[in-house]
Amino acid sequence: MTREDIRNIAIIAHVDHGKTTLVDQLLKQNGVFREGEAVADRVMDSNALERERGITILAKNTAVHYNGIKINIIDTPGHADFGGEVERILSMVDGVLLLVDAVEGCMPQTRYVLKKALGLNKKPVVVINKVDRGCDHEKIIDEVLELFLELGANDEQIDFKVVYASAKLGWATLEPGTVGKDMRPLLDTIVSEIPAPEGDDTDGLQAIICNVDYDDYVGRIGIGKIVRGSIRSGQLAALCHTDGTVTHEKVVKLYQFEGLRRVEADRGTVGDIIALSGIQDLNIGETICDVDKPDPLPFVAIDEPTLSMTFMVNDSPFAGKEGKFVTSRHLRARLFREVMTNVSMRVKETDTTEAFEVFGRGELHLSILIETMRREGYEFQVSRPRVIFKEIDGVKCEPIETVVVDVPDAYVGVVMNKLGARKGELEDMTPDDRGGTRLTFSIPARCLIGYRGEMLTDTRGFGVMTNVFKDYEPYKGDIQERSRGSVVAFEDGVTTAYGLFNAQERATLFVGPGVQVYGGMIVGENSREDDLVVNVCKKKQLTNNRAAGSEDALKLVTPRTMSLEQCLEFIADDELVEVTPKSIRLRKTILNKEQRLKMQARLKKD
Ligand SMILES: Nc1nc2c(ncn2[C@@H]2O[C@H](COP(=O)(O)OP(=O)(O)OP(=O)(O)O)[C@@H](O)[C@H]2O)c(=O)[nH]1
Ligand SMILES: [Mg+2]
Repeated sequence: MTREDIRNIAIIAHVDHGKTTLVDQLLKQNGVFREGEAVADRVMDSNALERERGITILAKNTAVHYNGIKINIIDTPGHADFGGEVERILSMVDGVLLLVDAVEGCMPQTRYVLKKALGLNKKPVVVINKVDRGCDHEKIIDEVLELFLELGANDEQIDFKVVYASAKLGWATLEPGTVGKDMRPLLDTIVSEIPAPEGDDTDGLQAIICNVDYDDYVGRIGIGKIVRGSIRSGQLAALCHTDGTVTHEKVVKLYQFEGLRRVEADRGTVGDIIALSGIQDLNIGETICDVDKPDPLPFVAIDEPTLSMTFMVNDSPFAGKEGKFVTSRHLRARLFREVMTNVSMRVKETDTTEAFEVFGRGELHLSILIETMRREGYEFQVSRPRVIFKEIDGVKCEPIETVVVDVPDAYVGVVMNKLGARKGELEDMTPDDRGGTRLTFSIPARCLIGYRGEMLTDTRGFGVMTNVFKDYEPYKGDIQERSRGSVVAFEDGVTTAYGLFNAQERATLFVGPGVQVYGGMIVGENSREDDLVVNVCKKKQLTNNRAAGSEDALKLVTPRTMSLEQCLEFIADDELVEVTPKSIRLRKTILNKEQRLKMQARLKKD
């Protein structure tokens, strides 16, 4: 049967092109919010980190009704590191809205998500968004068309419809250059262009689970689409696990999406996107079937992680003072729980029980996990991110990224030089209409680690950089590592103005006076290549005729505060970031100076 009363779509785009804002408008104009109700902007970005950072991290479902048709909508993250979220939810939909920012045009992640959608044979509708900021529609449509051709779209896909929209102002139009009234032209296009879901509703049940959520009251919730047959709340079902085993489970409750809520439903059938609770052992990629006909569906293979980091139990002198969950058992359980829902992340045990290897799709992918765990009360240490090498046909290969940097012309030189030194190869250079230039490089992922901060400094914050995984290519050779060493505290104690004052001439400090430190903790960046051990807790010898207050006269430079991402980019191979709910500290892995020097000497010899 064909479900003419349903359309299932995902909204995909590069980061910040306005996906979540568009969903806001669809919900608003659909009367999802009561008259006069105050609604936050980007209401779908519901978790705390999403709101703080203004980005979407997790894909989320919603639904609106239009002319008797239910449109299930999935908002997806645009940041490349969360591409795994997009890949797997595409299994739930029949078509996609590809949003393209009218001013920015097609960006690396536009290409990535479109490639995935076309590969899975999803019908696209192109939405040129932010046209309120101006739009050279011919140029942008050319650009989009070129991208479709390059990605090998079939005839039907190339015949895409275009809608022009201002998600922010709440209108869409089919005529470029005109201003619309509301979102109806977009909804009409969705209904006419996106195929209605089809399937056999009389055969045995097949529901594919594409997302997992958690609710304090009902526990684990699986979200997926019914591909065949139908499901009832309370029924017994066969759960086909990805390893081929089958277990029998009870579907305690069934839900459908309505606006921002999950509403209980008795039944769901072919084409419905449903949520279900009651099965605690439910994972992404599994199929739910009738007990007498277990028949698992294949699940899309998701791109492999490219970066790894060691997570370990905190063994610094301050261990256990600030966290709620500090043991290796806590750490292990939390990490293995993460990979059940975070599909593109992996965890591996190491030869010690104190440390785990965590694999992700990028620095942000891993740092969001670190930040989330820290807020939950975990305390642990992490190593510097490393790229994952692969042996392909006997050749050592490494992940290569495509990087796009938009910079004002004055900074083109410095960006080219720096990326060149990091083994970046310039692939394209085009002027934009805003007095800037767009530089496209292909560069080994490992050479990009730590560059973002440098780029922002070099371009005085005007540069905008995005990167996305391109491919594995043969190893490009060694590069020079960090050119500056660390300033290391000499002993345990509390920092003093006097001790810091002596250090600041030679270094940039990360701490001010009155901070508890331990020997081996990193308190700054040296201006030279080697590490500098400094007694930052040193007190000035008091003589009889000098008062203790004279320390106040020392002028200290404001210390540099480092975000978690900056810390991860800063550390070298023999250093760690110590993360607790209250603090983020940097340290040498070996705290004792003699032992550290001996180790360094040994490594040099090898
Ligand atoms: N001028 C203008 N700004 C817009 C429009 N749509 C979105 N924005 C702005 O663009 C920014 C990003 O919007 P989001 O909706 O968060 O973008 P997103 O695509 O969901 O971003 P990610 O989920 O992080 O990939 C916000 O500051 C919006 O206010 C538009 O039509 N016109
Ligand atoms: Mg968003």
